[in-house]
Amino acid sequence: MLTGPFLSKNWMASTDNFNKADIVMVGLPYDGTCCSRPGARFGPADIRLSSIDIETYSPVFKKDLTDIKFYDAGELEFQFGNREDTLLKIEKAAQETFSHNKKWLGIGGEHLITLPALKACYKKYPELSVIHFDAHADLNDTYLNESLCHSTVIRRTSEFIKSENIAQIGIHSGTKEEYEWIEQHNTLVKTPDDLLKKVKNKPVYLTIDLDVLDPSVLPGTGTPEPGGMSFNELIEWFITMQGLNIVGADVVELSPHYDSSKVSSITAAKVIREVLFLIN
Ligand SMILES: [Mn+2]
Repeated sequence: MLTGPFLSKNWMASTDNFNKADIVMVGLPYDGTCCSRPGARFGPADIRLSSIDIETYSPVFKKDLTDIKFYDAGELEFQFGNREDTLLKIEKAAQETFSHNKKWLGIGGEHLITLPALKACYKKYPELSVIHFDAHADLNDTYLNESLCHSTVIRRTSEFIKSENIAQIGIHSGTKEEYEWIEQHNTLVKTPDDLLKKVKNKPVYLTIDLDVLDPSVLPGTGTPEPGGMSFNELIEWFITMQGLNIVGADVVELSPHYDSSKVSSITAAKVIREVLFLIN
């Protein structure tokens, strides 16, 4: 079993047997480095509630959640305001998950939660590659003098995973310096062929910032960025990624209170359902 403490665990159709599970879902309710519009800490709980509003069956993957074995561990509980403690707890939980040869599925939370999970994943899989869906490049070296925050997460990742093993998809916002970095390191992927060239035959960690979806699709997020993908475009990428060896994943940055219609939360739940089939 994982060492907690954990809060509620009630994602639809999850098994209550950790030992038999292939995938471990962990809620990571942290938004300590959000600058202007906090609230991603409420993401995991709202996604769980919203999961009951969608079907367990995916017409895309022609599978039902009851056909796969995933364990919802609930939410990690963090010491309020303590970033270092938060990152350590996430890394430890991810490490435990990988040590049991299970796949990690983190539910954010802000994007910084990806970094400790990636570190744990990289320890287990040194050949690891990363697929990063986001509106934003997240390649700042520092942001508001912080080197460890949601907007530096992929830059920090590039310090232990070679840039040739990082594939960024959907990026349409960044500073001049970030775009120069992308150009120099060739991390932006535009076609399915380019993606497969980069990551095929390697273990993959998939991180999805939900703001890669256009704000008209998902307004409930901390840093909405017009010009994003449609839901179906994201699913097309998932279809491309079928058959890849995805060993860990996360879905981050739902900030449910910015969308009182709750459509964003339901959309996030549906993305996660498809990710479950993709990584299974
Ligand atoms: Mn983003």
